Amino acid sequence: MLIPQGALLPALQARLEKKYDARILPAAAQDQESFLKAEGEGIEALATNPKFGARAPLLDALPNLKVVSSLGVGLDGLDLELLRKRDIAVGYTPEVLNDCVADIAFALLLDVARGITKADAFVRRGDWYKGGFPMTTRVSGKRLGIIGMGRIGSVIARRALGFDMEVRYHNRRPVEGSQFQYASTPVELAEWADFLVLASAGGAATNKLVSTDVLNALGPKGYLINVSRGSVVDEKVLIEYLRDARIAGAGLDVFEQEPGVSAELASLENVVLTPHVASNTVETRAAMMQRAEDNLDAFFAGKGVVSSAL
Ligand code: 8YV
Repeated sequence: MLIPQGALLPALQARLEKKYDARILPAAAQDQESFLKAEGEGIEALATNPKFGARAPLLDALPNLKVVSSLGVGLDGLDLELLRKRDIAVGYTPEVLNDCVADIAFALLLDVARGITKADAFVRRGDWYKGGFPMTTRVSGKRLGIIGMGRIGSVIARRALGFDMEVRYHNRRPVEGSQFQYASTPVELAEWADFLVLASAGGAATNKLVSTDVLNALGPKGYLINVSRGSVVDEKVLIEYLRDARIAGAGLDVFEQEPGVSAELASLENVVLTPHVASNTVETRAAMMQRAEDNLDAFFAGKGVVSSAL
């Protein structure tokens, strides 16, 4: 089994190393090449994560690969077409992270609208002695637009009902039986919404889906929340819109170049930034690790991966 250095959480890596004949792929590109020349043919399984993924050059160096297990739900780092063509099984960890990702979507939404992070700093600085904190924006009862009404989007919608929010969504196609109204384009949804939450998959189909037209439609009173992938937003354009107050604010857990966040974005007052932590709770990470391990165990027991991405 091949494990790229740093791709798994240490606890999972330790468990897999104990159970399987595991090799750690070195991080440096020049070391990888010689490593793969020596070891590539013997590798049957790859344990990876959405960011490191499983793409063509690596897959080409693993001619006998039978199974990939990815620690996460995002598939944008996996070359699914090639994996399918080579009949390689692909396991991932859907469902178990829905709740925590939805929670962070709401945490970002509440923070950017109500100013929690700013209010905390205000209290700590002793500014309260000088006067009250400025008024913020109401969340309850407002309009929430969700781009990507999949497993995570549906849980975000459920959370929103608890805040008496009206929910509409945009998806590649309407979700059959959904209680929520469908918007046929992201622009139509953004025009209607007070808060626009991105919960879609990353990858080519959603690349820079949110740019000038969607942000214009969201407008100076609208907020953008992103818990999907940085690639879904044209970040350069978003920064301009935030800087010029052409949208009200943004809550972002994901970025174009992680872990790099542009200094300009980080200098803006109307954003709340978190370092891709939506699924990062003890409970959810334990469940994700279990599923990633179960996928491998089930595959090698001849039962096929538990959660197949194909
Ligand atoms: C994790 C994620 O940060 O599941 C995903 O697609 O982006 C996150 O849950 C990551 O996968 C951890 O490996």
